[in-house]
Amino acid sequence: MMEEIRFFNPAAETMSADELRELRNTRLRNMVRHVSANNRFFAERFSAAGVDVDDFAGLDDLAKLPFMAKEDFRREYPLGMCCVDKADLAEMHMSSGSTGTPVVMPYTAADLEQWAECMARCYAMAGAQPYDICQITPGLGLFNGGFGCYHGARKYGMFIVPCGPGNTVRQIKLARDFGTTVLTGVVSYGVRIMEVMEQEGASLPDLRIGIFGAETFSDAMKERLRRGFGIEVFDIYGMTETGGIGTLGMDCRAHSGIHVWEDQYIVEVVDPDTGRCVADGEEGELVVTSLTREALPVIRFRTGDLTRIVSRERCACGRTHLRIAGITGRVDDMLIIKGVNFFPKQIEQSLFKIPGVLPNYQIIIEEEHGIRNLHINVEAEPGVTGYMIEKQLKEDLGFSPDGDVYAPGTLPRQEGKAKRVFRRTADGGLK
Ligand code: DLL
Repeated sequence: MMEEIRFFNPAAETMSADELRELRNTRLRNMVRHVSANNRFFAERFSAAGVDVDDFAGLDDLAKLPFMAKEDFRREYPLGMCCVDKADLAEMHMSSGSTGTPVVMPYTAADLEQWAECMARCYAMAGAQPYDICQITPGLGLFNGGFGCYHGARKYGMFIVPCGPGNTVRQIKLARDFGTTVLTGVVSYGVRIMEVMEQEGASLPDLRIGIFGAETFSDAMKERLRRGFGIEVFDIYGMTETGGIGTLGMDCRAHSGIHVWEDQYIVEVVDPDTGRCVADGEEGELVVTSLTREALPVIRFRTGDLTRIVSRERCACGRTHLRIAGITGRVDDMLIIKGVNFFPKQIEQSLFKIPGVLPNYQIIIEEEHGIRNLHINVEAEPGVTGYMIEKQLKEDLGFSPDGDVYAPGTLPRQEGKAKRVFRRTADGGLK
């Protein structure tokens, strides 16, 4: 029997802490020189922060570097922060986010290789093998999700079924006809496939591995996907600004945190208000520095995502790269209702404790005479009542939003990332 592959790049993934530190130190020094020599945005930012690039020591000087934020990408649209000649670009991806102003990420051929390497490591980490059949359901277009899965699967040598999202009945038929074993997707699209499978009475007996991300991903949701498909579920992380899906890593089969590819990126967790690093284990905003990208490497990029460092020790899987917790939410996602602070993920976790509640819900913020209230719409099987929702949330969050139960399949669905949080407008609509 062929030996199972567990690492795509064992030397890099299991490197000792000392080796890793030395490599990161050298790469960081080179990166600071690269961006300041090739783009005025970085040169000006460093000089304004008093950073002498020639004197920059590496990891010990990391905190001297100024932060970057999403606004910088928007202000410098389309290629203002690009550090290579346009002639050297090979591809681009873009996210528009909720404000509609695009964030553009250009790639050189080497950047595409780097992305493919990160994704190939994720596939191997999930237990996929080059003979596997990989169905890609995130959009293959400006969104980075589909192409990232594609570049990585090519590098790893799998047979690719490049569906993109939508046409779910055909999606399931293709998965059955071609014997899909690895399914990749945005979390809510995974849920959609599961729902349609149930309606159609279909099953996917060959499917073993589900790789999902891009959205709030509670443990309860992971459990639903695990049970619904009968597969092992992985939480994959990445974003347009760091080079896309999988660039920041994924959980391994020990499922004890997301391994960040530390030879490729430096992550820090900072207090969102002060920008100072918090202790390991404490929650804060993730800040990312690219160590190997060419076209547009981020330097101390404030991701807006909240997480904590789970462990820097070697994992049971053998990888030495540190682990962060699954993303709790975004700094600007926190809701404050009646003096209680919480994240949408906590509502999801609480709702799923009620048997019969289905994974499609809306969190609606209503404001009347300056008082904020919360309303939850959720799909559920017959027998689940609004009172049950109110009671469960009261128990978990300490206050009672109004709850309305909808029949399965009746709340609206989106093709890309699901919108979960809405505001009630003056005319009673949702925004
Ligand atoms: O969502 C990349 C991706 C695609 C990741 C498919 C996983 C699967 P963006 O559209 O730029 O890129 O959005 C990035 O999505 O800052 C997080 O807030 C959120 N996000 C991404 N992965 C996760 C995850 C893609 N596993 C933004 N859990 C990030 C929670 C996630 N949130």
